Formats: sequence, structure tokens, C-alpha cells
Amino acid sequence: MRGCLAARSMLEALKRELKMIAYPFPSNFVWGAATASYQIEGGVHADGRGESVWDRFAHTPGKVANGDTGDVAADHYHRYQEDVALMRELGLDAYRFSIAWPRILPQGDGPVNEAGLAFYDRLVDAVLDAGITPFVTLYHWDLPQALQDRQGGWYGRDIIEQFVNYADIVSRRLGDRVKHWTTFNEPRVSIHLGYVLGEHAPGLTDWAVGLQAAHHMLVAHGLAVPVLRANVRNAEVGIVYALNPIEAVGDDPDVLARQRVMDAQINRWFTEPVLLGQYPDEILAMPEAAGLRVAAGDMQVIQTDLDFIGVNYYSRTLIKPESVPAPQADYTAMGWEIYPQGLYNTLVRLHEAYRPRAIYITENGAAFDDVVSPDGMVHDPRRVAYLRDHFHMAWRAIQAGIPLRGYFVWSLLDNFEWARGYSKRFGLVHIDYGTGDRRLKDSARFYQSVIAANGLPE
Ligand code: IFM
Repeated sequence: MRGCLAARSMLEALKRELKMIAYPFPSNFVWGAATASYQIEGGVHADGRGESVWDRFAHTPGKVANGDTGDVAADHYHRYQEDVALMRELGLDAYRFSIAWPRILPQGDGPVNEAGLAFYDRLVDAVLDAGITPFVTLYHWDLPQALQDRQGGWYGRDIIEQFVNYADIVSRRLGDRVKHWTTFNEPRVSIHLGYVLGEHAPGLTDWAVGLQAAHHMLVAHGLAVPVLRANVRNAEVGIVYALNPIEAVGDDPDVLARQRVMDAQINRWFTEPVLLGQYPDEILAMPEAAGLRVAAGDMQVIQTDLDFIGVNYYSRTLIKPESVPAPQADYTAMGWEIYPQGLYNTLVRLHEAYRPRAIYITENGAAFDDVVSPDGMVHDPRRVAYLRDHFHMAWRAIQAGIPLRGYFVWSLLDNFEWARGYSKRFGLVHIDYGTGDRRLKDSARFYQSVIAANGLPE
């Protein structure tokens, strides 16, 4: 490992000398890729795994594009060794993945499924053997269905104890080898889309229920953090937020008011409680918040001193009067505007508002309509350009003094893109869903060269 690092820094020095790296990154910068359990694993009935809310939702007609489900996905559960070999080939420093709660506790609580824990043992060992640092996310949306049936999932306060018990079991088992932990991936997205807009599992459409469920998720985060620290020596604990700048066009007072409320609901609903110990005023002013039950001491529990904040950045949202046309822009296959400057702005804002000790970009990437060319390759120049432009913004943020420590591309593999099913491909690695074959896209080769040089060419 040390020999490799010495060789890498010699190579970097040489390239800098030859002016081949215009934008060098700090030598300890962490380059990674990210995935999530339900999106890649498949093996939904393997080794005693219980049903998750996403199994139920995806099997409900009309909920997911083309009736796709995560039953097989990229079959990572059975092919993880091949995937770790690809990570090694790319030269990744770190791999971010999530644990499927229903593999560990098929009923959400109660008996522990040893075979489920054993899978993550094998995965962590394989990742470490490849010289890659594992970053574990405890919750990336696949709640055990049994808890949804019993208490309405995150709506019932029992979920707090159930989540902390799950976090305790997983961190006791993996904590000797995994040092980087995040409690929740994009808590706002999981509640907003799952409990308010009905587009994600469990498919509910009620703001009051969503606000209460969010509160329980926040308390669960606050109580899990000390458990992780107690179980893991030298733990680095964080949370991952999806941040999306809400920008107003013009100064119409209605537009500005909408911008403020939307910013609170999208960006500050979960950051301010954790980092400042209070809900945004705009959230508490919502009529649906009138019945929100907050127990004594909850807000103190929720406010946590974290080692890092994870930022998932994809795009911005523009608020404008209807009469104003949208500005000229490029869009990804998700219909999201390509706006690299927004990444820089987001990092600056996070740093200025909360001064976190460290920041990782825990997801950034893009879906495009990738095809395998007759030459057998996947040429994805738009993803290469997208990544290059966003890496450049990360470099600028570091120059501006922001404590940005690493960057995880979303995603390592093409995968199950939630309600969009397999129709949207985010991977550096192309998956043939008929055969399961893996194929590095041009963007994977580009990323490999950035990692090897630890910087960007001109
Ligand atoms: O695929 C998702 C991921 O699960 C969470 N962040 C955004 C990605 C792209 O939509």
C-alpha cells in the first residue's frame, strides 16, 4: 500500500513537472464510487432476506417504469467479487455501499439473520483485500416491510429503537474493519418522495405523516451516532444529504417566497435540526406541522457533532414566473439540468452555514442513454464531460479552503433507478441485464486516469 502511494506521488510530481495535470488534488484525497443495496444486489430471497418496502412497492403494478423490480438488479449479491475486481481496476481508494436492513433483521427487529451479516463480512473483506476503504451507509431506503405493516414504517415512534438496534448489530459486527459510517442516505428524499409525494416506497401522500416520520428518522440518527462511536474504535461518523440549490429568476416577491419555502423543504428540513438543533421556521409554519409530536429532549438528541457531512449533488432547481422562459441548458436523461457551478455553490453554502469538520461528495454523476457500440464499447462522452466539469468544481472548492476530503461517483454500476427502473443508467460500468455482463464505459477509463494522476488534465 505504502509502495503504491509513493509510486503515485512520484507519478503525480512528474506529471505536474511536465504540466500534464492542470488541477492537482491533495495527496490524501479520496476517490470513490457509490452504490446502494436495493439498487444493485438482487438476491431478494437469498439466505433468509426479508421483504423490504421496495420489494412490495416495485411489485405493485404501475409504481415503477416498465414493471421493473430489484429482484435481480445487477446481481451484485452473487457477483460482488467481480465488482470488487472492477473497483480495483479503476484504482478506487474507497467504496460507498449500503446495508440491506431486511438481510440482517428480516422482520425489522427480533431474530438476527446470520447469513445476511455474513454476506457483508465477505464484501467488506473483499473490499479491504483490494486495498479499498469501505464507507458504509446504514439506511438507503430499503426498510423491512414488516415495520411498515406494523406501525406505518417511520411514522411509528418504535422505529427509533428498532433502527438503533439495527445500527448496533451491524456496527458490532463490521466495526473492527469499517471505520466510515453514515446513518442515513438522503433522509429528505426518502421521506418526501415516499411519504409526501407517493413516488417512492411506501407510496404515501400526506405531509403530516411525512413530517412525523422525518422527526423519528432524525431522532434515530441522533441516537445511533453514539452507538456507532461506542462500537467502532476511531469511527468517522456522518450523514448524507441530497442538496439542490433552489435559484430564483428575477425578484418577483412571489417567486422569492416560493424559493424560501422550497429551500427549507428541500435543503434545510434535515440539515438544520442535525447541525443547528432546530427546524427551519418555514417547516414549523406549515399547517401540517401543527400536530407534529416532538418529545422533550428530542432536539438535543438530533443535534449531533459529526465527523463529516456527505453531499449528494446532481442539479439545481429554478423558480421563475411562468412568463419567463427557461434558460438554455443541457439536461441529462433524468431531465436534470447540467449545472456544475451548483456543486461549488452548494459546498460553499454548506461550509459557511455549518462549518462541518469535513465534507465528502458522496454522490455525483449522471444518467445518459448509453448503448453498446458495434466495437463492443460504451462511448459516453457526455458523462465524461459531466464528471470533468464537476471534478473541476470540487478542485475550486478545495482552493477556496473548503474541507472537501473525497468524491464518490454515482454510480459504480448501472442499477435500479427507483421509480424509473432500469430505464436510466448512471453507471461507470455498463450492465447487460440479460446476461449480467459488466463492461467499463469510456467514463470509467476517464475516471481511472483521473484517479491515477490524482488530478485533472487541462
Ligand atoms: O439513484 C439515486 C440514489 O439512490 C440516491 N441519490 C440519487 C441517485 C440518482 O437518482
